[in-house]
Amino acid sequence: MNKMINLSVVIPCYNEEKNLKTLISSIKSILKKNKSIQFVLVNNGSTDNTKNLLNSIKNKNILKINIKDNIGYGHGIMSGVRRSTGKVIAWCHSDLQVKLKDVVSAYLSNTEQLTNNIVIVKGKRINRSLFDNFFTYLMSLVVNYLFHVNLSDINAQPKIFSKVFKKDILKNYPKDFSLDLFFLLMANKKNLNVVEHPVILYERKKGKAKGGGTLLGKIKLIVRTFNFIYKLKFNK
Ligand SMILES: Nc1nc2c(ncn2[C@@H]2O[C@H](COP(=O)(O)OP(=O)(O)OP(=O)(O)O)[C@@H](O)[C@H]2O)c(=O)[nH]1
Ligand SMILES: [Mg+2]
Repeated sequence: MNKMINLSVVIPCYNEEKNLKTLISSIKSILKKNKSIQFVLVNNGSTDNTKNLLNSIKNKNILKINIKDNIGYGHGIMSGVRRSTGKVIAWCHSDLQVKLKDVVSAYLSNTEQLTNNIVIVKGKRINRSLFDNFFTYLMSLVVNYLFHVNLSDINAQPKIFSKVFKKDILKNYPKDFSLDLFFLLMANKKNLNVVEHPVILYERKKGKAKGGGTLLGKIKLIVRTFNFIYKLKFNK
């Protein structure tokens, strides 16, 4: 593994066999231009062919991690974050809805402040429907009221941060989808500024949506988020 890694990009993959070919070719085209980036691909207990497809990749800038049984989204991401060696670390979904080149440009626009642990960078999804934006706004409103913070578009990808902040989030992180909220609350607690980088959110073209894109997904997301908020506020 290359020693001078400036940016590690963790990509958790859960049953994404249909998206991996495109994902890997975009990783390779980024690596052709930039050898100081590391990609950490996590097979998060997939039951399809994701594991074998990841195993077949041989590249010194691609680290592969295999989790046998799926425990949750947060667990998959943080297993990759733990093993990342970059000065700055990012995570981003593997469903190709956010382009990896946007992750790299979000990093390049804020390299110094990220490396010095002054800011965290998060995506801000542009071009979403009015309904999706309204739902996200309501979720943020409740979170902001309960935690006295000022967050927006909590689940937008990517999330980017320094290796110093990595140590803070490695303690007591949630193993499920609340990881993105936890991350932003921790950044607030550590007085890090939040830089929002605009990203285009593309439609999922292949594979099954498992997240907040559908109505059922949104309801599940609300239940999970409130569960997490309840634990955080009342079960300390
Ligand atoms: N659901 C789920 N996704 C995981 C897990 N681990 C990694 N992922 C990845 O996290 C991303 C979740 O994205 P999606 O399931 O598409 O959800 P979403 O982007 O919130 O919403 P839609 O795509 O619009 O439904 C995918 O790239 C998954 O492969 C996991 O344990 N559960
Ligand atoms: Mg998605």
